[in-house]
Amino acid sequence: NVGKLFARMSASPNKNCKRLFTVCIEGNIGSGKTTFLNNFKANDNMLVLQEPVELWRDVGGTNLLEKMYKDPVRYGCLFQSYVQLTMLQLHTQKTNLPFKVMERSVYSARCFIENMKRTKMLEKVEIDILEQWHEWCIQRADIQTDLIVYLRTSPEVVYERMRTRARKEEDCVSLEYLRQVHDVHDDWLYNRSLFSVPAPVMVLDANKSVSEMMAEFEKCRRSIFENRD
Ligand code: TTP
Ligand code: MG
Repeated sequence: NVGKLFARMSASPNKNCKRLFTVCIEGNIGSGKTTFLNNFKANDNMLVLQEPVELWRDVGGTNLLEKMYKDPVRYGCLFQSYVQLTMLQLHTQKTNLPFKVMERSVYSARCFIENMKRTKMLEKVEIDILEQWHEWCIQRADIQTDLIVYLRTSPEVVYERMRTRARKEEDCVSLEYLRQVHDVHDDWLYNRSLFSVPAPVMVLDANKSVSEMMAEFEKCRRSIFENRD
């Protein structure tokens, strides 16, 4: 419950010595995470970490995202293992600022592993190893998260956005695939019937237009600040 969490934060005995407050922005491919996150850049007390996808497109000159979409059976496991590493690097990036806002997380990378499991894209041993890595990360690594913002969309809407955005690697991504990725996110953050949820979840209707989303963003920003200070 978001309210309870904020109550705990503001009950901190030393107001000048609060620990970092981390927010992860989650949602399907094309749900608007980068656009939403961009709005936070106006706040100079926030470290904004976005577009981890850029790291996956250039691994020492290799476009691993492209290889994964072209040959998921060969590259799916390698890709997911690199996603996990880069997400860990973002989680553990140090800052003296009081807030950190991230696009995605180690937690949501699990959604894609889950989907590869459901669709039997990878071998069982590959899934086993990715899941063991994931478990280790959430139990042992310093990836504490205070709030998840779930940009909830319909697969049809994100399909249109993805086509309009036309990221070249995503040429082959079907509506069916976006439905699968949506279902895993929804099972995790909305139905809460999948793996554990690490922080309170704020669900926003992200089918709205960019201008309508500004109001949602303002609500989100205000509640983060007001409830912490
Ligand atoms: P997203 O991480 O969803 O980023 P995005 O920029 O598409 O989202 P938004 O429009 O909301 O800003 O996906 C980036 C690409 O990486 C996408 O093609 C899906 C792929 N991907 C995986 O295949 N596995 C993963 O674990 C993750 C996190 C992404
Ligand atoms: Mg993005």
